[in-house]
This record gives sequence, structure tokens and C-alpha cells, in this order.
Amino acid sequence: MARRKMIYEGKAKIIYEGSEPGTVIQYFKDDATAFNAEKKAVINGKGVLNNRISAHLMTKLEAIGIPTHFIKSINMREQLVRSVEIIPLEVVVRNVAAGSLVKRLGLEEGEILQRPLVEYYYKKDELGDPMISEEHIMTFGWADPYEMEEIVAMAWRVNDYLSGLFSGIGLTLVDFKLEFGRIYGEYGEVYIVLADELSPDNCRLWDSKTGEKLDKDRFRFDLGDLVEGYQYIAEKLGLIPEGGIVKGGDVNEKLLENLDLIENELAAKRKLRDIKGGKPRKI
Ligand code: ADP
Ligand code: AIR
Repeated sequence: MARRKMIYEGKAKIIYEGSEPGTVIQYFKDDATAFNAEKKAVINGKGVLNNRISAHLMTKLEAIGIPTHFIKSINMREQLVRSVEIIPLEVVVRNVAAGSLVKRLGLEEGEILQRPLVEYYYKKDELGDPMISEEHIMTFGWADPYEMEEIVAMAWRVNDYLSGLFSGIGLTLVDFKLEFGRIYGEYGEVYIVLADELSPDNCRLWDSKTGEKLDKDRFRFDLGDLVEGYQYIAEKLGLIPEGGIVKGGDVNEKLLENLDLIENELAAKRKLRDIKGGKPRKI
């Protein structure tokens, strides 16, 4: 196989050039980081689980009309996605008080919010991803008002849909982080799609009955084995056989080979919606 060109290496994923124009490959590493990479570890099997969970959730969202970058799984660690221009925002949606919200406002963890809360953070590792308001986004031109309207509407729909999906399998979607990207059309028109990943690395998921934390907080706060939590979520979603695919730090590749590769059939056919009133532009 020809050597692929690496485009970017991040904390949890590597981005390679894709097989077709306008595509890139996301490779899910086993690296785990927290607190802006102050805490680091390699956790066997994490990448495989996140690749599968993200592929599944993106496909589900596409099916309800949310445009995503996901095209298809390539193998246990890689997926083909549309190449996008990442909007430098982390859009966080919260249903239950946890994490930085609890610290910032002195709330009690677990308090159910009166209504879902959407927050923005500026995606800039050097600054520790500071929280910002829509005013900052406008002033610095990170996204325009039409794009923000689209992004917020999508964030709410993702929350509605995923909250229901997880509650159906006994899990509470506490909060999550989304990233969006731009795709430019033939005439310079801009389409916004959901990008990056949707996995327990960027969601908080609690067992609805026991309150057990199943997401990356296990690693952040040493709450227990991370893979155990991620596997539980993947099993509940019906994505891996019961008993899991990672045992004692070993990934069972034989079992994995027998799993279907997830494809987003709608993505190929999708006619992306135009941004209402959005002017074609190049940057
Ligand atoms: P980080 O950059 O925060 O360390 P990752 O290790 O997850 O994060 O790296 C993946 C990078 O790829 C992120 O910066 C993310 O914004 C970017 N990205 C996600 N989806 C796409 C895409 N479809 N096209 C181009 N870049 C993407
Ligand atoms: N998140 C934010 N930045 C990186 C990530 N992964 C996610 C967390 C959590 C939500 O956004 O995983 O689900 C809110 O994080 P916090 O730390 O602001 O409470």
C-alpha cells in the first residue's frame, strides 16, 4: 500500500489524506489526555471503541437529517470522512450539571438543568480552550450569524435525539461537546456539517439507575477502568458482542473482523442544505 500522507496529529486522532478528493481519514489512537494534556496515558482498545461508537452515532444523526462528515468505516481504527474546514469552536450542550459548569457556578453535580444549556469555547489548546460568548464569535469572525443559527439548531437536535437514544438503553446523556466544519460547494457556497467525533471521550454518560460514570471522567478522575465503561456503552448500543472485544488490555481482532463496517449510505447521496440567506464566500 502506498504511504499515506499525514495531515495532522492531534491528542486522540491522526488525520491522513483520504482516498478521494475532499476526504480525509481519521485514525483513532489509544492515547488518552485530560486537563489540556497535563494527564496522559495509552489505553489499549480506546481507539477501536471510539471509532465504532462515533461511526454509529454519526450515521444515526445523518438518518434524522443532520449533515455529518462521516462517510464509512475503513477498519477497526479508521474512518473515511469529508474533509472540512473546522470552525474553531467547541459547542458544549448540557442537560445535567457536571464538570466545569459545577466548578464555575458552584452547583451540585447531578442537578438537572431547567433547560439544556449551550455553551461555546474557543478551540485553542495554548489558551486551554477558554469559554466565550456569541459576541466573541461575531467580533472575531469565527463564524457568522447564519452559521451560528445553523450550528445551534443542530446542537439542539443532536441533544434531543441522543438523549432519547441513550435513555432507551438506560444511560443519561449528561453533556457533550460538538465540533462543526465548513464544506465549500462548487460556487463557493458554504455548508455546515457535524465533524470530529461523538464518543465517550467527549460525552458524559451515566448509568441512569446507579449513576455510575461510564465516560472519560473515569480516566480524568481515576474512577475505574476506562475501557470497561466504553465497552459497556458499545454493548448497550449493540455495536459489540456481549463480553466485549477488549480483555485485559488485549483487543480481540478476530472478533472485530466479524463485525460489520459501518457505512453512511445517506452521506453519498446527500444534497446538503444551503445556509438560509448565507452569502457564498471564500476565506
Ligand atoms: P485535538 O486537535 O484537540 O488534539 P484530535 O486528536 O481529536 O484533537 O484531532 C483531530 C483533529 O481533527 C481535531 O483538531 C479536529 O478538529 C480535526 N477534525 C475533525 N474532523 C475533521 C474533518 N472532517 N476534516 C478536517 N479536520 C477534522
Ligand atoms: N469536552 C470538552 N472539551 C473536551 C471535551 N471532551 C466535553 C467533555 C464533557 C463536555 O465537553 O467530555 O462531556 C463538558 O466538559 P467540561 O469539562 O466543560 O465540563
